[in-house]
Parts: sequence; C-alpha cells; structure tokens
Amino acid sequence: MFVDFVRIYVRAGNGGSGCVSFYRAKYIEKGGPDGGTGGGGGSIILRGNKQLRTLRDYTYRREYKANRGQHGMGSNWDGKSGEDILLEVPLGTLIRDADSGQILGDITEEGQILTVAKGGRGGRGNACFATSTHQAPREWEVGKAGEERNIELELKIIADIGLVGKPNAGKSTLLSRLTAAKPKIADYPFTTLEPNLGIVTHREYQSFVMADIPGLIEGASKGKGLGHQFLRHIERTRALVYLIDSSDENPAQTLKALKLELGRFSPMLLKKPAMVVLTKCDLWGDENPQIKLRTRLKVMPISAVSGWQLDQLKDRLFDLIETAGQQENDF
Ligand SMILES: Nc1nc2c(ncn2[C@@H]2O[C@H](COP(=O)(O)OP(=O)(O)OP(=O)(O)O)[C@@H](O)[C@H]2O)c(=O)[nH]1
Ligand SMILES: [Mg+2]
Repeated sequence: MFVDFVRIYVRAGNGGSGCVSFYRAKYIEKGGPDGGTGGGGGSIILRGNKQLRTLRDYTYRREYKANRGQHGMGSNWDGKSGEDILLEVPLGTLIRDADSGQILGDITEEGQILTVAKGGRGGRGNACFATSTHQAPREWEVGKAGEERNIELELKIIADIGLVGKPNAGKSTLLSRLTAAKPKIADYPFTTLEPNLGIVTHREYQSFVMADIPGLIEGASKGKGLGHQFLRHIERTRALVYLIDSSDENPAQTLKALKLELGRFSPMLLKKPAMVVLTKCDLWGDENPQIKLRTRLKVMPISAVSGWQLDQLKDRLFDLIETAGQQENDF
C-alpha cells in the first residue's frame, strides 16, 4: 500500500479565567457578585474532505495552535471562546498519538470530524459561586489548559479503480502496463497475495489510482483459494473492472461467478460503477475475439501484452470514475 505520512504538533487554546467583580452603582451599597466566566479555548479538529488526495499540505506547515478563550469580565460578561481550527484531511487518514502510538481515530467519510486537541474549559467567575448563605463570594477559577500533542497522520490511499478477476486473468500485468508499479507476474494462479497499487496518468495532467488484488474464485466466500477477505481493499474504491481472460472457456460463467462472490462479500460492491475488460486478445491473432456476454456493463477488449487499446481503456476508466463521482454527489 502507498502511504503518505506526516507528523504535526497541535495545541488547543487555554480556557479564559473567571473574573471576580461586584455590582457597583449609586445608592446601591452592596451589589451582588457579577464576575463572568472565561471563554473556552479553541480546539484543533480534523475533518474528512473527499476532494483531497494527499497529506502534502501538512508537509509545509507542521504546527497548529488555537487561540485561548477570553477571560471573564465584570457585569456578568463571559469571555469569548477561542476559535477552533479545522484541518481538512483526505478520506482514509489514520490518526495516531506520535508519542504513545495510540490510535486516536480513522477518518473515512466526508465531513467526519475528530477532535485531536480539546480546548481548555473556561474558569467560572465569582457570580457562579453565590449561594443564599454566601452572597459575596471571592472565589474564581483559572481556565483549564488546552490539550497539546504530537500526532501522526497516515493516509492509506484508496484506489479509484479496483481490478477484479480470476487468478491468472492478467490483473497484475495490466497494472504493470498502465502504471509504474512492478507487481509480481507469473503464469500460475495466486501470484498476487497482497494488493498492489499504481497511479495511472491520463492525458498529461490527470491521474487516478488503480488497485490489483488477489485472484477470486467461485467459493471464495467459503474459504476457497485465498478466501475473500481481501475484497475489503476494494470496498472503498470508486469503480470496478471485471478483468476476464478472452481465452477463458466460459467468460459469461466467469463474470457471473465473480459477481456472485462480490455480492456475497458485500452487496454494496455490486452497486459500484463497473465495466468488463477482456484481456489477452493478442492470443486471437488477427481474428476478432468472438465473445458473448449478456451484461449491461460496457465491455472492452484489450491486450496488456501487445498494448492494444490500452489508451482507449484509460479513457473509459476515466469516464467510469467521473460517473462514480456524480453518483457520490447524488447522495
Ligand atoms: N498473451 C497474453 N498473456 C497475458 C496477458 N496479460 C497477462 N498475461 C499472462 O497471464 C499470466 C498471468 O498474469 P498475471 O498478471 O500474473 O495474472 P493475475 O490476474 O495477476 O494473477 P493472480 O495474481 O495469480 O491472480 C502471465 O503469464 C502473463 O504473462 C495478455 O494481454 N496477453
Ligand atoms: Mg496478480
């Protein structure tokens, strides 16, 4: 997995202190206590933002300090609170306390928030201490200190496209042709044991991340092959590609089996935008691949080895991600 990693220092604001004051006016000898409470210190809060793709911003600035709360004042004026600082992070960010190593949380959703340093509470002013038997209190509290800590942010990059296919279908080969990734490739099943990621650059300035996962076989949900737990790696991708070997004896059956296993793992996977890619078409020589698939998904023939139609495939994949983006915005 690609990780993007930064360490930053965050300090919340201290609370303002409470105030000791008594009401004073002409003809009123002993006004009651009217010292206000201090404002709370600002907190440092992380918030998930799906537009962000890296933690790069945090390599430029490494310290974040929120303002303190204002002290309480006479006439029962409470101090103003210090403003919170909101730090936007990409989805898939794991947050740890850098000193203890303790995991503080995991941001996976748009708008999800996590307070990493809580502002100090404001101290109470003397007005708060008045009772019927204690009418001129001189007690007040100091504002509490804001929290401070070093934290580590680790981004587990979520792929845009997940490649799903039987063992030996050619998933890793395709990844190696479209990206700079160098996954292990071999002509035996279950070569890939851990997901590989690569960045596909598209038309110079656009890019997206593709994940190659282990091969999936019928019965995986019952533990056949490598099982299906690794499918969690594509749970958060935006779109899927069913990669099928064009020399497969029964491509229609293969597609059905792949979908069945995906659905058994999580029906949500079947709702993602998807397309079918038939690979190894170079094996057909000059012949056009004759493959019938009854599916509503778009089907595209390619050859990862000869490079046939790979540029067109990138275009299609890019469209697929765009569709996924629109779907996400509809929610
Ligand atoms: N002729 C031809 N062979 C291919 C093509 N793509 C992949 N292969 C071959 O198919 C075999 C399997 O390729 P991999 O990329 O390792 O397949 P995989 O889907 O990643 O397999 P697992 O990791 O085991 O699930 C290798 O021998 C590749 O050289 C292609 O487009 N044309
Ligand atoms: Mg592989």
